[in-house]
Formats: sequence, structure tokens, C-alpha cells
Amino acid sequence: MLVDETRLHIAIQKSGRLSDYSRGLLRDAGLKIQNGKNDLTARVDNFPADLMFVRDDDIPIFVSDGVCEFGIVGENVLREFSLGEDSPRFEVVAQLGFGKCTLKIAAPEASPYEGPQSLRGARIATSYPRILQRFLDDNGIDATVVKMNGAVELAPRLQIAAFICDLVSTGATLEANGLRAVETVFTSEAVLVRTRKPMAEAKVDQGAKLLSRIDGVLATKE
Ligand code: PRT
Ligand code: ZN
Repeated sequence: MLVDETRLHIAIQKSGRLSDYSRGLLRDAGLKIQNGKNDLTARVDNFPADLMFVRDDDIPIFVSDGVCEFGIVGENVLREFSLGEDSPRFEVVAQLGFGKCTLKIAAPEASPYEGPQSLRGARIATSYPRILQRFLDDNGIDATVVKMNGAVELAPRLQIAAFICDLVSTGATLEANGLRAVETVFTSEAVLVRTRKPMAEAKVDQGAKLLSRIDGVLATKE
């Protein structure tokens, strides 16, 4: 599909924890999404917008570059991206109330923990190295951040790291792996982001309309 310059482009997660909520929110906002779950894009019938279904990690760059004018993504992913950029070109325009989770440092149940000083000199495995490093810097802690792209909770057992720093929602994963949370690093939920790249006037108007419809949906859920 060639990029149609008269239509808004909205990036949402293709498949994962945010996908159904993201589609649901846009539907509640009155957008009729043509379906086809395996497609990479979908046309909205009754609004000048196209959806792009992508990995959540790609959403910040798409919106920052203006390839997509809007995106729905977790604040955790956004923050990790932003900490690696000089000036990310997007702004958060709505907190969406789903995808809530907390980035926490966790330690094996049995290991002693006496506050952040216990992290000194330790190795901490995480998929969020920049957020973790910022937390360590803010607290004056010298520790080694070990980047893992998945299965972070296995790191202590594999002796890759003494601690992990991972997202927690129910806490069941930590418990199943014999870990307990010891520090809260970052609290997150899904947000709607808008590019700061200049857009054509027609798109600005459509974007304002989209945002006001989404605000309307969110207001009914408060
Ligand atoms: O394929 P793609 O890259 O798009 O997806 P992904 O696998 O990177 O992300 P996905 O679908 O797992 O999560 C998308 C977003 O959902 C995250 O970026 C968060 O903003 C949000 N979210 C909310 C969570 C969780 N809750 C969550 N519990 N993301 C991940 N988890 C994982 C966590 O990493 C751990 O493995 O769930 C496990 C812990 O869950 P509990 O319930 O056992 O505590
Ligand atoms: Zn991802």
C-alpha cells in the first residue's frame, strides 16, 4: 500500500497485550476497522485513517518520524525510547487506562535485601536498560545493567544476574520463579501519542477530531 497523504496513520500493536484494547478503543471512538487480523494495515471505512499493525517497540520511532501521526503504546516502551533520543518528536495526548504495569527490581526470595544499597556492584538483568540505568544514576548506585530481550526472570537461576528489573502486573510470574519485588522503578499504562512533526492542515483537523472522540470514550470510563 502506498502512503496516502490525505489519511491519518495510526500505529497500534499487531498482537500482544495492547492489541485488543487498542482496537476496542478505536471502535468505541466510532472507527469502523476493516478486519483481517493478519494484515499489516487496515483501512477505516468511515474516517480518513489507516491503521498500521506493528511491534510495540517500533511505535515510538514511527510516530517520532511522522510516518504515523498517532500511536498507542505503553509508557515503558516510550520512555525507554525517549531516553536514547536527543529530542523525541512526539507528545502524549491521552492516558488510556489499560496495559497497566510496573517496572520492578526483583530478587530471589531467599536473598537478603536491605534497600537500594544492596544493589551496589550487582548485575541486574532487564529489557529496559535505559530506564534502569536512569533509576540507578538517580539513586547514586553503581551496578551493572545486563540487557536481555526476553525471559528476564530466568537470569538469577542461570546466574546471569543476581537481580532482574521487569514488568509486573499480577506478580504471578515473579512468584512462579521464586522472586520477590524489592524496588519500584517505573509505573506505566498505555497512552496515545501524537507526532510533533508538522502535518497538513486537513490532517491536523482530522487528528483533533480523532482526539476529541477518544477523549469522549475515556470520559465515559472514568
Ligand atoms: O510483539 P511485541 O513486541 O509487539 O510485544 P511484546 O511481547 O514486546 O509486548 P507485550 O504484548 O507482552 O506487552 C505490551 C505492553 O503491555 C508492554 O510494553 C506493557 O506496556 C504492557 N504490559 C502490561 C505488560 C504487562 N502488563 C506484563 N505483565 N507487558 C509485559 N508483561 C509481562 C512481564 O514482562 C512478565 O513477563 O508479563 C509478565 C508478568 O506478568 P504478571 O501478571 O505475572 O506479573
Ligand atoms: Zn515488544
